[in-house]
Amino acid sequence: MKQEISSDSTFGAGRYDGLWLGYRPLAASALGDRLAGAALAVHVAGHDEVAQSARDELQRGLSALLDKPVTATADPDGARIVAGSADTAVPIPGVLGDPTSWPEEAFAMWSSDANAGDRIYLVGGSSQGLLYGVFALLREWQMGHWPEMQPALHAPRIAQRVLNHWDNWTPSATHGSVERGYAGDTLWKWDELPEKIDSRYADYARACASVGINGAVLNNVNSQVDFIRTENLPKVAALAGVLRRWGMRVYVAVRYDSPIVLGGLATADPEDPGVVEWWAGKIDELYGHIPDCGGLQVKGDSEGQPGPLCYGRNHAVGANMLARLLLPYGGMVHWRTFVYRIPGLSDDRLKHAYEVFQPLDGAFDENVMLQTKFGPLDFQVREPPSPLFGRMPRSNLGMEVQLAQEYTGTDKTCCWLAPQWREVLDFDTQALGTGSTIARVVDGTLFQRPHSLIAGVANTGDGPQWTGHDLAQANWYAFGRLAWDPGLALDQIAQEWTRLTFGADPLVGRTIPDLLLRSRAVFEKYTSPLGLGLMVERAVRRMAPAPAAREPWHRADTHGVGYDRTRSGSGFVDQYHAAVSDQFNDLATCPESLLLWFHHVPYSWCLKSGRPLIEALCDAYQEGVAEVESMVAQWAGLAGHIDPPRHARVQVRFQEQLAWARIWRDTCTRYFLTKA
Ligand code: GCW
Repeated sequence: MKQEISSDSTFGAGRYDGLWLGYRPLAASALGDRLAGAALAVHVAGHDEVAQSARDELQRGLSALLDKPVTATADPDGARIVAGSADTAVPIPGVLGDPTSWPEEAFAMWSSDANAGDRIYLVGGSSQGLLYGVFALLREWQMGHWPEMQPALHAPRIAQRVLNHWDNWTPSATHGSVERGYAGDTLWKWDELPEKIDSRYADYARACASVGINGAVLNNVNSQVDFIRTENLPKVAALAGVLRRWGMRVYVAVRYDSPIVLGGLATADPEDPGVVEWWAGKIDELYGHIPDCGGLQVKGDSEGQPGPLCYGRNHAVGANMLARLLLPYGGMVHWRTFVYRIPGLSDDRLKHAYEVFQPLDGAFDENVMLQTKFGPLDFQVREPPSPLFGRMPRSNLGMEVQLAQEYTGTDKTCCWLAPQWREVLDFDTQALGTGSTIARVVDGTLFQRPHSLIAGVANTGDGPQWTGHDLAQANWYAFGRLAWDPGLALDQIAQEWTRLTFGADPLVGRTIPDLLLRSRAVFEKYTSPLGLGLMVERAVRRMAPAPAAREPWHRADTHGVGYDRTRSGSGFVDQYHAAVSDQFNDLATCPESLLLWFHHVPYSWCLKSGRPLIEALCDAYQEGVAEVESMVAQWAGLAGHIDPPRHARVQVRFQEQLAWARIWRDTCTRYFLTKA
């Protein structure tokens, strides 16, 4: 029996934004005509719920693009678009090999020539691959492309592509706030679940599936222990049921002392048999509700969260206990490496994660994933990449990035983070010689690891635009696209998002990608140029500059600025492989974008441009503001090309951004000039 999915997936009928899934009618064009001719009927084989989502999406998307209803037929011979998964009757060209041996998430599409009926074929390695193929086909059409006659296989490089929701579970079980969330409260209405399923859950999952995101940790890593109480698991299961139809698995963040708080035990020591038994029971219960649960996430011994160190055990012992219990269910442990200020560590916080975790390389079970922030500090606009990526060859290292703009201007700022993620992914750790990029560590190929993960701290909330700032939707989109293929060109991603979101207006298609592509560099210039690092106030909102309060970080004095992390300083450089550490260690070869992360530099030091440091710093702040001014003007120029409410909303945000940029420039230049 056909499940009614489309009815609960209509993007809120105006209640909230349709993201990049608006499927605007294609303008009159050769491609549109060809599509209209070819798309008399679609056939999508397969009966499971993911195949049904694929069928619904193709029908819904195509009908909208052609602005006329398209029918689905059970007869492949009567269809012009023929789709299915590996076990369907679609004739597969020999070059693709046996589809039953493809990765499950892979897909291929190709077209017959016009004389042979102008058909399009789409085959997935499973229903999930088929679903991704449908979204890819709809995207290609909107980008003005027709599938090639030569089929190619598309498969994701990273297996677990997961959003992390720092969504709080409130004791009253109403829907709660989002930690570092700037887009409203949590999407998950725990007070209504499991009875009432908000239509937004399916739309969320559709949006994720459309860019290949296949998992979500539903709750905050600063976990509330109540989340996994027996009476709450049906709520989690109901949400998992919606996400499952779109190929997404849910993961659950747990507090390490749950056996004490929920189980009434005296300890949460991972080597205590009673503790192991308690977790065994809880995990069994969880999988009873959610048989395909992705696993558990743990923030241990960090920022007030308890962990194995509290009970005298190291992180490997702590993680492996859970991993062994999860193994029979196929579950993973996503164990975070975000730890610092543990007694006995060195003074430089950047060294801490390495000091705790690197000695444990090889000690973690196969189904433990060490989830590591991209940089050694905490999601700054620019950081050197975490040295752990190159130094744990016998562990699964997953990378964590932050879509939520905690340190990158919150919802007041256009800051497209894909360039940052790309830089980190492209960074060469030199672990096994040249070409040992972080992308190859994260996708598991460099060290031949069995599992791979990229995690993004979500920027979603229940506000009407999903992500606060309309343009921040592009961070969600880009995360999925880069997670699928870390090598994808940034301008392609920016153009796709713009076209799918705003349609085919040429001015919009030039302007918005340009704004996105330079936005991160602009934010960096007027907040922390030359690798200054952490400059933002400590307050929850994290908007204002606080150069004086952040002196322990950037170490400005009357002679110079920057944190000496060279061999004669904190020694942080030596956590990298020699080729990298030598480069960072030398003031002459250290990239200028990272200069002050590694060196205490005299204000009179001449940069490559020939300018002394103090001048370059002040110029950067000036230039940053000038660039925001030009962004404001560029956006203003789109009036009449974008729907007026959205244009006005973003205009207001750009004005706010400009006001903040001026505050940053004035505060920081005054501060540095006074110091110097
Ligand atoms: O950057 C810090 C944030 C905390 C966050 C922590 C973490 C969820 O300010 O809000 O806690 O990182 O990543 O665990």
